[in-house]
Amino acid sequence: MIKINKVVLLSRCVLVLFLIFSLYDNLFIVSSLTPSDSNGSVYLQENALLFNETAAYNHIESQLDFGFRVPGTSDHFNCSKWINDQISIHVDETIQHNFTIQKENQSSYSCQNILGKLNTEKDNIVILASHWDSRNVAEKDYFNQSLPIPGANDGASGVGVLIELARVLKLYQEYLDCEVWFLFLDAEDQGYSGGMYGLEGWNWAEGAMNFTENIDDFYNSQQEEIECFILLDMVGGFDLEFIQESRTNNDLHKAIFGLGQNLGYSVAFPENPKKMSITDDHVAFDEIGIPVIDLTIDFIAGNWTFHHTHSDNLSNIDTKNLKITGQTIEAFIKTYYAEGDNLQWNEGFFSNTFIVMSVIVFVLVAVFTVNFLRTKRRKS
Ligand code: 1BN
Ligand code: ZN
Repeated sequence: MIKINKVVLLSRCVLVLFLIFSLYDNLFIVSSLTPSDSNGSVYLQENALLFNETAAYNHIESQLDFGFRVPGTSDHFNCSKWINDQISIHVDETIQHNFTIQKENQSSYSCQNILGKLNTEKDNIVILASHWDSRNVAEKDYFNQSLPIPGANDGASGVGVLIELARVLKLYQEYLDCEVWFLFLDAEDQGYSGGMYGLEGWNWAEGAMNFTENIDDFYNSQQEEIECFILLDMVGGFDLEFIQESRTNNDLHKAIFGLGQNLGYSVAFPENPKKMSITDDHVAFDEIGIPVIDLTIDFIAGNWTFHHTHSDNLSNIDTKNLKITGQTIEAFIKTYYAEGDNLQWNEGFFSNTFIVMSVIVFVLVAVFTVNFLRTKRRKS
């Protein structure tokens, strides 16, 4: 009789403690993400979000002013110099990763990934990335399919958001508990689609593959760790609705989509996003074991229908969606990488709740066993 009571008591204790800790975890995370002022605008702890969508839009315009950013052209070369100059304003160090691509019986193309590093004294690295080249053909257009596209959304939008994010995160540098890489990847958009190559024989995401093949040249893998890779690709069209790409890390997805929703952007970051598999720059980083997310849209059946057409131009960019993307990534960094704050997007295999619960269960079982043995000895 006594034995049964103790077992019941023990399991009830465990259950109550489990509920308390689960609630504590959820309340703690939600409350730290959703403070709002009397006008209802969302603030992240005391830090207002500073991302300026007009600046991001202007960066898109500047890139398009260079012309088509197709590898091998002077417009491409000039734009690479501009990206270098822009990112260098905000970061501690800028590195040019020059590489060449040569396919069978063809001339060699000079390409360049551009890496801006902010807060280099930290050993944990977050990569924010976008491709900066634009496609050499418009295979999905009805006209002039063999001519290059402006790539306002497909290419320039991600770059514009990243340069503005660099400005904003530089202002936050003294509170930043990670190193941020702003990575501008070349040669993403020249692969094969609709019966046409961008450049003959090229694969998608050649720049990302070249970068990951040589990634040890860019950091000290003995001492530093790359915690995640966040790709922005086509983030500036109207009706923005991000998909959940199949390689996306689940914790990273929950953290970023959760923040987007808390900021009021549930259309762009839906509760039940479309699930798709897309070949993009994140694939190369996933292949070397880095948790990735591809923030991109359904460019096959979604509402933004200008993918790989001449209409991927400034008139089909929606500045509001640059803000939605930029603010959400700013919020992600300020939430999970603020100095002195131990919020983690990646709970890993053992969550805090799991560890605390295990210790409690262990202690209770030990007490119960000792008690049980003592009672037994006294009886005998
Ligand atoms: C994604 C965005 N891609 C190019 N720009 C890769 C891709 C395009 C993959 C078409 C499959 C089809
Ligand atoms: Zn593309």
